[in-house]
Amino acid sequence: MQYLPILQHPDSRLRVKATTVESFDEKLANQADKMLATMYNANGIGLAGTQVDFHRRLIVVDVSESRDGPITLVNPEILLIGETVSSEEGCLSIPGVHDTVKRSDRINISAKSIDGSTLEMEAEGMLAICVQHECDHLDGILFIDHLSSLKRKRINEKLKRAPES
Ligand code: K1U
Ligand code: ZN
Repeated sequence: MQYLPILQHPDSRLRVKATTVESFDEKLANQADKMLATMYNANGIGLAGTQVDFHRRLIVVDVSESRDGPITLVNPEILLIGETVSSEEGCLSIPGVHDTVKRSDRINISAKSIDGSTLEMEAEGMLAICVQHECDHLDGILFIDHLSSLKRKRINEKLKRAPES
């Protein structure tokens, strides 16, 4: 399996808003397989199409410890139903940067499976956080956008000085 290159901040393609998937074909299934392989290879718990220069609304997630619980969501929509919690996030498109982000600890997800069937699920904890992070990517939003402008400025300055350190 060939891994997909992951776009790195500040690449402007990370700011593109992904469009709705209309065709549930073999090409889409292959793209999801490649994204899962790329996510596992990078030791990530999620990956959005946007991060691999695929600007359709497709995300993959696996928050299981055993790394055998892949979830593929097409055209995901989320409804925040939980309490706001602060948790540490990282991003495969911003290596070496971690910070605390406030998000809902419980969400309802409406999406399509890779075969186009309807999928409804409730998620909590790390899965809920990760799906929100990935859905942000589909809208061109990075987790650092949720930080104060001062923190973001410091992160961007650090990345300019020594990317990936
Ligand atoms: O979308 C991505 O860039 C993947 C990202 C997902 C994510 C991590 C943490 C919180 C929300 C979403 C990663 O997988 S970063 C690497 C990672 O495995 C990780 C980092 C911090 C906490 C847990 C996992
Ligand atoms: Zn990310």
